[in-house]
Amino acid sequence: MVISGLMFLYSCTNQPPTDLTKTAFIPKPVSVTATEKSFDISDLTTIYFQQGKDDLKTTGQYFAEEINRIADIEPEVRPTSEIPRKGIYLSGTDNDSELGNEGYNITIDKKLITIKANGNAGCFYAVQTLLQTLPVESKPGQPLLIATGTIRDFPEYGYRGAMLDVARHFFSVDDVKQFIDYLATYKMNVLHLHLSDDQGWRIEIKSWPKLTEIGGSTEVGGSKGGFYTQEQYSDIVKYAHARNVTIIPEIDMPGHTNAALASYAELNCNGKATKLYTGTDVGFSTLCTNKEITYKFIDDVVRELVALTPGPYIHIGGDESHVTPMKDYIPFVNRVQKIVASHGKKVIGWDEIANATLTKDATVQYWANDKNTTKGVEQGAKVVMSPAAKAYLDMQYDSTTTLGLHWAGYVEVNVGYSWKPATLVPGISKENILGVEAPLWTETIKNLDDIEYMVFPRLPGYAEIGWTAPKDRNWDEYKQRLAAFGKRFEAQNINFYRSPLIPWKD
Ligand code: TNX
Repeated sequence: MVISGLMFLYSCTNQPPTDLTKTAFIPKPVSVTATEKSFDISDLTTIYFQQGKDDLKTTGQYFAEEINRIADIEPEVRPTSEIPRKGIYLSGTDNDSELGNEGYNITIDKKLITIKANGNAGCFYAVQTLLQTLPVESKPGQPLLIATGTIRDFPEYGYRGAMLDVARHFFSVDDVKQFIDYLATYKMNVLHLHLSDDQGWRIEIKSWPKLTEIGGSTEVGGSKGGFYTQEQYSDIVKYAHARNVTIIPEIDMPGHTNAALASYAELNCNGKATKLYTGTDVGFSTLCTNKEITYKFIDDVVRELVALTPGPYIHIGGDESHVTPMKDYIPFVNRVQKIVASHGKKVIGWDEIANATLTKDATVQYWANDKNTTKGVEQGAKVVMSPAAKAYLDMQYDSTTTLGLHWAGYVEVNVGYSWKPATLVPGISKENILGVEAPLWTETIKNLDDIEYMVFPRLPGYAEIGWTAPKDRNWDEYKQRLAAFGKRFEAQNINFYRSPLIPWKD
C-alpha cells in the first residue's frame, strides 16, 4: 500500500526518463541513442556476468554495492551461460577491437541492460556511465529508472590521471581512497602520488627507517606530517586497482629532497644532516650526486617501492633542481634511469629529465617547458601533458580564491577545459602523447575539504579532455552538462567551487 501510494506520487510529479540523449554524461561518450522507454532497477533485478569471465564478477559486485548504496535494493550477482531475458548482463564482445581495453557498449531495453566490453575495465566504465543516469541517493519508494537506448564509448587517450602531493601536507589513507573514487567516477585511470619532497617523506622504506621517522615527522606549517606503512600503501594500490586506477609513485630527486637529507647525514656532500623544512620555497636541496652512497640509497628505495608497485612506472621527479649543476644533473638522471630499468620498471619524470639521455621507454611529464619536452620527443620519449597554466589543480580560479597559488595564472573552469593536448605545444602531437594529468600540489591544501574545493568542478573537465575526442568537445555545451552535476556534488557533500561561469541548476 505504502509503496504503491509513493509510486503514484512519483508518477504524478515526475515523468520517467525516456530520452537517454538528455542525460548529462561526463566524460561525453562517443555516441548515445534513445529508444524512448525506461528500464526499472528493482528488488527483482539480477546482475549476470558471462560464465567463464570471472573478472567481470568484481564489476558486477561493485555495481550491486553501488545500487545498494543508492537505494535499499540488493541485486543478486551470478554467472550465466545464456543471454538472460531480463536483468543486467555483463559480457565480452565479439572481437570489437575498436573498443580497446577500456571501451564498452551498452544496450538498454525495457527488460534487459546488456554491457559488452573486451575486459573488466570496459565493464567498470560502463557501470560508471550507468551510475550517472541514476541519482546519488534515492528517496524511499522512488523507482530507479534508466532511459532506454544505446551507448558506445571508448577513450581518446590511455593515460588519464591526477596527482596528489602528499608530501607538502600529508593525507590519510581514507582521504586518498576518496580521491581515487573521484577519479574512477570520471573514468580516470592514473593516480600519481608525490611521495617525497623537502617537507616530508611519506612512504616507509624498511632499509632506511629514518626517512619516515625523521623525514615523515612534519609538513608545511610545522604540523605533525605522517607516512604510509608499506601495508597501508599496498592497501591503497589494491583499492585503486579494483577501480581501474594505476598508482604511479614518485620519489622526487635529486632536488626536492630535504626530508631525506635531514634524515641521513651521509646523503649530504658535507656529511651533515640538514634541518627539517616546513616552508614552501623550492629548488634549494640536492642529493650529493657524486657520492656512491646516494646510488645505494636510490637502489634500495626503488627496490622496495617496485615491490609495492604492480603498475609499469616509477616517477623519479627531476624538477627544479636549481642547486644541482647541469654537469652533475645529467649523469645523475642517466644513472637513476638504469636503476629503475634494472628493477623492471619504466621511468617517468618532469620535463627537465629530457636534458639527460633518455632510455627508449622513458616518459616526460610536460609542466612548463616546451624546449625540454621537445627534447624528450626528439629522443623518442612519450609525453604526459600537465601544462601548469591549464591543468594545475593548485592554481587559483581567480583573484578571490583563498586557497592555492597563481604563479602560472588563474585557471577558471573554462580555462581548465578549453585546450587540446595534441595542439598545445608545437612539435608535440597526438602520437607522442600518452595522455593528460592534472596535478594537485598541496602547499596551501590541508584537508579533504580543501582538496575538494580545488578539484571540483575542474576534475571532470580534465577527465573529459583525456577521454573524449576534441571534435566532440566544446565549452558551451560542456558547461550545461557540468551544471547538471552540481546537484550530484551537493548530494555527495562535495565542497565544490560554484564557478559563476556554470549555469548551475538549483
Ligand atoms: C612547481 S611543477 C613544482 C612543485 C610546486 C608547484 C606549485 C613541478 C614539477 N614543481 O614543486 O609544488 O610548482 O604549483
